[in-house]
Amino acid sequence: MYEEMVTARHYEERLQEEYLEGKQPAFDISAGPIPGELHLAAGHEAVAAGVCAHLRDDDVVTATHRPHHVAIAKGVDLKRMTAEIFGRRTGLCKGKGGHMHLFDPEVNFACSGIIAEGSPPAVGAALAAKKRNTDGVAVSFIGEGAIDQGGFLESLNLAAVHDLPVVFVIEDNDWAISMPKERVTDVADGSQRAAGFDMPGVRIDYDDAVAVHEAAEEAIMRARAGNGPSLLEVQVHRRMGHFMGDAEAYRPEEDVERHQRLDSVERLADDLRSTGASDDELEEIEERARERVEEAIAWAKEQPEPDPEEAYEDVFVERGERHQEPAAPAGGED
Ligand SMILES: Cc1ncc(C[n+]2csc(CCOP(=O)(O)OP(=O)(O)O)c2C)c(N)n1
Ligand SMILES: [Mg+2]
Repeated sequence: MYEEMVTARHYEERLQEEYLEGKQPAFDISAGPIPGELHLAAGHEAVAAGVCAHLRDDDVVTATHRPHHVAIAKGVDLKRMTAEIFGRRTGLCKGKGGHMHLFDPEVNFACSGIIAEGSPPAVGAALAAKKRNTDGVAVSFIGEGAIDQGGFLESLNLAAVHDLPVVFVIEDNDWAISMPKERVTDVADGSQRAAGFDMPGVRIDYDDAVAVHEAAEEAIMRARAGNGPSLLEVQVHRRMGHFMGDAEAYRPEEDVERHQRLDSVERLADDLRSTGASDDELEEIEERARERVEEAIAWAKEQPEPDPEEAYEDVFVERGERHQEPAAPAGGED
């Protein structure tokens, strides 16, 4: 878990640097090696590592518009993921999806820029596992800002009614873009929603990877054993802006400081030291993580960009099809 968390943190810090290249002095979102929006998840690592530690490649995960830490913990190919973020042809989606649309069928990972979009597909995957009589499970990650979306609430209901092997995980970072949580919902503890659907709900008030690991184990084993869904909410920390380029004028300085002080990576390092890990061992893990990230970024940057013509490939309607006149109905003018 520590290695995955350190990899995810370093990855976000390196993407932050890469992203800013060419976008200054006036912020130009389309310039530089990473065009478009970029939502970084530094401060969210513990929830991904603690939950995904219990998952197999055949289990399904759907993540949010802030997906990198979850993708890394689920075992998504880091090189192809990075190529996707850099818009390259060898990326997971041939460079057409970008950082919010990473799909890796090898490890059954998907994410979306539409909030709460991942919950219904996760329920579908859980239904498929149940019908096929496997012990596969699905996990749907969503932000606390998405817990009032109809798709999420309907998913909770369907999962409960059909006893499906799915775990819903809320990443509560207190903010939905510039909107503080208390202005969106009167339910401070999102896991209380579980009671309305007669499923277990647990909230972890601090992003302790070990506490997440324990709670997730119970939820995932419950699902795997055929005992139905559950809901887990974990307090995480948004160490950076909502997206790159967010000046965060709406956010009090103390809030930023508090979110940066409560660092789950350092917390886990302290836990590991207190149970006997040496500084050298931790440094070795960190070095390995850094190397992996650098290798993925260097590889991605060498990859070819897609040809503009490729925009017309892998679409539902082939070029030209939509302009064809419908065939005249047989028999008669009307
Ligand atoms: C259905 C839908 N409505 C609005 C948006 C615009 N939007 C993008 S991120 C976001 C806030 C998400 O907050 P949260 O779910 O807490 O996730 P966080 O960004 O904090 O990780 C919104 C409203 C969207 N992407 N999809
Ligand atoms: Mg949020």
